[in-house]
Amino acid sequence: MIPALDIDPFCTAFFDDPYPAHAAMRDAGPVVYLPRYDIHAVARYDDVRGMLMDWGSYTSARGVGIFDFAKEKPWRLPSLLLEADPPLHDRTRKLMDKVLSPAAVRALREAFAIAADTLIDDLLARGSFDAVRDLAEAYPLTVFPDAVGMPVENRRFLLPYGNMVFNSFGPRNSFFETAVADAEPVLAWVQAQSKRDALSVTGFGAAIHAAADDGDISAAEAEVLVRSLLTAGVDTTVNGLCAAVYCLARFPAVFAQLRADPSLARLAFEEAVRLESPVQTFFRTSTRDVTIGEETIPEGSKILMFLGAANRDPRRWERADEYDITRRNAGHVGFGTGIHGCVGAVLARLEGELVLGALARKVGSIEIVGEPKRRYNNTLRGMAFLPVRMTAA
Ligand code: PQP
Repeated sequence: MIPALDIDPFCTAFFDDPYPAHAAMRDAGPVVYLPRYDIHAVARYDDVRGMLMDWGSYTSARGVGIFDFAKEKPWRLPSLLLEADPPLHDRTRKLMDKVLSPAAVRALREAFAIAADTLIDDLLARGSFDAVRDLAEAYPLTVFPDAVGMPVENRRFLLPYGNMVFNSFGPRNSFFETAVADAEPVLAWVQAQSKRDALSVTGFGAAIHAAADDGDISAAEAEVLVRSLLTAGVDTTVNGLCAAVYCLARFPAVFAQLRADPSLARLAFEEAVRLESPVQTFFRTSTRDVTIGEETIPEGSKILMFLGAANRDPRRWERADEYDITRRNAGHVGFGTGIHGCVGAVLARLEGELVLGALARKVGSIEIVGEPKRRYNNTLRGMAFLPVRMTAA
């Protein structure tokens, strides 16, 4: 018997405090059934990881959201990366691996470091500010579109667009409906930004379009891949940076540790990604009758993977709920793993390292000075408002 749990993972109460429900799902068994949505779910580390690794049994090509592309027409052109299996996936992934290669990302380091130092200096001069808008959003909205090769106008339009896509992996609830309405005015703009002519001749966007010249992909596919970059590159790192600042503000002793050794910046970011898991969930669809633990689940089942619950599974992590920037957190699934493991992780980690490094070197204290507000999203975990005061070191 697969345990059935009366949990709604797409509602305000869950988003406000998902941890009791995460524990209930992990403790109920390797796989649970959520009748409210007629879906299965895995929340233990080993089972989430196992599912991420087994792309043959758990397809992404029927969508990584709750809707099954085999039963319903996708609301947008499916992603050639996120919503694809081998061999199609591997062809586009190979290209994106090249575009976002460690060498390509390393070349951005200098410019990204200057942007981080400048931002933190400006924020120190202000003293009090909203760490979501003024820090976590401001930084990726500068450096990422620069790296893609986008013009400077309207970059904030990327936020409602990403917010809509990440909401669309969940059910058609009010979060999704609101996000669609908010994004409607920017849809044409995002589409236009994916075109070759809209992008500078250097940058990730141009590199993708250049692959079309080589015949690796078609010109139309290049646009869909640039769309992937524009969708994936901002809201994710915004919530990653937000998670890190929120952790450092809540745990001053840890911030003191980081200040004492700024070379911990990279680990401090990684640990925030483990603990807060900005990308909380993704779905897979079973391609055959599959066995999880002792239980058999039929072909064509939607199965929700709780990355955030896996990253706090006490079966895997000691003091799982603690923000410990010196722990060995390698193996967390905040960036996924397997063939769909985050291709942008090198970029995200660079951004995290440089912003947290600047905080470590320049800032003496970070204090939360008002009521933080959570941002509700069917996939992403983050804040809408985080009022802080920073003092210089
Ligand atoms: C988490 C690709 C990747 C990145 C797309 C797409 C959308 C989102 C993400 C999720 N993503 N990190 O549209 O191809």
